Amino acid sequence: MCVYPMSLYVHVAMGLRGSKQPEAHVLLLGLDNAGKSTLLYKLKHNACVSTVPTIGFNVEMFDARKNRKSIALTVWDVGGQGKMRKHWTSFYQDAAAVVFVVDSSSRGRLEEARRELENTLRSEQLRGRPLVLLANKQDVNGALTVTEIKDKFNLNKICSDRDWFVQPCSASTGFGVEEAFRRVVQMVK
Ligand code: G3D
Ligand code: MG
Repeated sequence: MCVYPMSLYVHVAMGLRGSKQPEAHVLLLGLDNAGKSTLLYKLKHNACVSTVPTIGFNVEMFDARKNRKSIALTVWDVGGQGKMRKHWTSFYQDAAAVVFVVDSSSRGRLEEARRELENTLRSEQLRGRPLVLLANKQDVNGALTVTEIKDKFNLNKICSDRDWFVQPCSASTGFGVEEAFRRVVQMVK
């Protein structure tokens, strides 16, 4: 198990950058196998890397433009296995936005995903933070549609106090991935 104290996270982030450029931290959450790490590396390297279940976290930095200014996004991909989920809260402080990745092809785990998202959004530290829900694995035949996911997750109700958006995507093919990133950039305050 590799869960590091918060101070190390801060040093990692500062060590990677250390400039005065505005920064925002984005949390990539979701159940194990949802496609979080595949998505992170597709975004970073436009490559489909083979992943292993994330024990601990992966972190990458991205330069983006928002209102003609540059902004540095630090994206934290936190392991989604059951025993890792209790550590998600260690990442909530300073998170400017939550990206919650759902495996749209896994109908059997949808309720588990919904429950974890609801728990996450209940956190005081994440109050009012925007949510981008990624309906991933749209390349799989029979994947749930955005409308089905919105309904099953009751997003209108659980996101009544925050901006939110559901983006269909495939981390494997790249479909919708850049658009998702643009949405996140638009939505961070
Ligand atoms: P996680 O980081 O959320 O735990 P991973 O998930 O990124 O490790 O991905 C888990 C598995 O789902 C991987 O397959 C990965 O290739 C696959 N996957 C991720 N995104 C997509 C997608 O959009 N479409 C499809 N079809 N598969 C996807 P393996 O076989 O390596 O376990
Ligand atoms: Mg992972």
